[in-house]
Amino acid sequence: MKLYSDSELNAILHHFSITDKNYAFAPLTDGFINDTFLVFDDQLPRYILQRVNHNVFKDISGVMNNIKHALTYLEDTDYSKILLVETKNGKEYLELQEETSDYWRMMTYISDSTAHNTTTDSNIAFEAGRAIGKFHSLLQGAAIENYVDTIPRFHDLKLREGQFDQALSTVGDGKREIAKSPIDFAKEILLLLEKIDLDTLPLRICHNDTKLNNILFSKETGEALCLIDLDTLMKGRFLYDFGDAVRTIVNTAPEDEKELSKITFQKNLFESFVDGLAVNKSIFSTQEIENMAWGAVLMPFLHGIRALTDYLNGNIYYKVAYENQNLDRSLSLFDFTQKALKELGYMEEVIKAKLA
Ligand code: GN1
Ligand code: MG
Repeated sequence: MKLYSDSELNAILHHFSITDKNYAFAPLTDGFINDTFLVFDDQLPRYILQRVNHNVFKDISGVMNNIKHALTYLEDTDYSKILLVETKNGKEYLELQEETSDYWRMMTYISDSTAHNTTTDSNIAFEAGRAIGKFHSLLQGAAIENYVDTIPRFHDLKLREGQFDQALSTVGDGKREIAKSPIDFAKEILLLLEKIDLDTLPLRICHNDTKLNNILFSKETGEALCLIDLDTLMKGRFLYDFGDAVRTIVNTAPEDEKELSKITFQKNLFESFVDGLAVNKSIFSTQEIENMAWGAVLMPFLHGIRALTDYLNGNIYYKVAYENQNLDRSLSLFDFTQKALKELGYMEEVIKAKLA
């Protein structure tokens, strides 16, 4: 991540419609794509400032259109509202013309909130399920045609397979040998997952990145407050959001865990998560309930093959903290894929019992 001085960041804030003064900043380093800063006023966190990665999000105005539209629905007594801070020109984002265009946006920070990268607490798993169900129930009424496909085919297995094949066709023998086992695994699972028929499932406005640390919790009550990181909000199938949540809640290890024995499928966390979804169970169709468990296999696999592809390509998409992080992520995500696949029948039963 590029380093910014406080005065550079204050110069950016100057373009937004907030009081002009000197703010302090803390970088948030968990994301793989954007550069994110917490903005402090009198030592209190007040805003989130982000530089949007234009390489990944080619259509920034589409991204901001989707967020702005969805935010009008995402508010209730048990769902905290996030506000976008406009620029002084009344726009949702700032475009700075430097050597290349640089895009920045700001939103309010929800006070006394926190996020968890992983959990062993079944109450957190329940609350996460409740918040995701609530998010979908609030967006039920949203008009799908108003949303732009900002990353076309984001969770499309065929697209990811093509990118993987392309990377394999150009990679050197050294890397191909190092990554032999995840490459073989990917080929095997691709054949299996091809059979899932997503076309019969309803299209919804999905979050498309519902990992646990994209859910805010109240520090005081432990309740889930809302979902954050709405960049990938676009049309999708509910099982994408289901799968991303399961892969990060039911597995108590981080997604780049190197010791595969630490990667777990915790049934108590899975059941609590589905109990949380059940609070809003009226939104789910029969086909969604019948196919949902596959999401918990598909999503870790999709992220795994994307990470593996990026490793083969030389880390051109994700920000990496060290050279082989993408390889480690693929191994860990594939390990969870395998563990989830073993529990497919169990997941189907739990989902049916709690959501049907
Ligand atoms: C990326 O940067 P972050 O963590 O919000 C990625 C997601 C992955 C995630 C972690 C646009 O999101 O799909 O779930 O890394 N976002 C994009 O694997 O590619
Ligand atoms: Mg994201």
